[in-house]
Amino acid sequence: MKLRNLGSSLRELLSKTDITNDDWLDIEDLLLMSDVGSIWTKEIVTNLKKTAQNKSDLISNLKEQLLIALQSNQPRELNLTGTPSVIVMVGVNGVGKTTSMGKLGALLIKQGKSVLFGAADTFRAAAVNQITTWGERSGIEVISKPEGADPGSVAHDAVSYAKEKNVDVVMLDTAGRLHNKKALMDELGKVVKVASKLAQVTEILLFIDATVGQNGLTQAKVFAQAVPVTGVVLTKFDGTAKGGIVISIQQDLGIPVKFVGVGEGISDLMPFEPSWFIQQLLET
Ligand SMILES: Nc1nc2c(ncn2[C@@H]2O[C@H](COP(=O)(O)OP(=O)(O)OP(=O)(O)O)[C@@H](O)[C@H]2O)c(=O)[nH]1
Ligand SMILES: [Mg+2]
Repeated sequence: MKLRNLGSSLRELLSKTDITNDDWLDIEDLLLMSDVGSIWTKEIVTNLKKTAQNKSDLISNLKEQLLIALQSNQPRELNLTGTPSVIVMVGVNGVGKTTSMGKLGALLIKQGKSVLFGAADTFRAAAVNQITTWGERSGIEVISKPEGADPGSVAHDAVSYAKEKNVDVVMLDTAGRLHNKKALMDELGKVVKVASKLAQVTEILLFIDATVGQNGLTQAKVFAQAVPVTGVVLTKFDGTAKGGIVISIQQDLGIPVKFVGVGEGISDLMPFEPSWFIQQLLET
């Protein structure tokens, strides 16, 4: 079975008039492959089997169940109540933090906010260039320090400058880090602490690559232990039917998905909308 045909395979199986035991196993496999997780997959399949007995529409039933699984009592809108509001980007290497910060900055500018970028990824010199390029696209100023500088001091300078200039939102990029590297996770805690002393850190966004699979849940757990994560951004959801991991993250950790990345362009970041997400999951 091809992963890229996941949604269409599911729809095909669920449209059959006689679903065999083998078909049910395939349905289960497909849900597992989309990273819905074993607990939800079992529950969903049990429910689907009941629905099948009543000869009701299985595809609608699956959509309804996924919608329930994705419910969150936390707001998906960004909390921008600080003066300034500080938003910190966190996540493992290469998930799309810097790119998404560029996109999100552009979105906030469009909404009439003033934005400042803090390049608290001091690990690579290229990270500053990358965020500067994104800043230029939307006219956003960047506070940075030379490679190897303390990320906490960048956070300090950026937030202080934002306060001085009455900027609405400070966005802090951080270096990608593996969640099992304790010293690096502690460093993240420090960046948040420094910023919190000066202003309100209203959002800590955790970036999860849609293609990462079940490891996304492990990443979320460890990052959420290190810093109070307020939202998840699911990146690289373009061209994959995986991404079901956000269901487990929301259910297990109570962290809402706030945005979804669907490409490399400046407008390829959208507020997370559960019914759209499910549609995509089943269309691919
Ligand atoms: N297709 C696609 N590519 C994306 C998306 N978001 C980011 N990328 C690409 O993923 C790659 C890594 O993105 P970065 O923003 O540099 O990732 P990062 O998390 O900042 O990486 P580090 O700072 O090295 O940890 C780049 O080539 C981006 O263009 C997305 O939603 N879809
Ligand atoms: Mg980066």
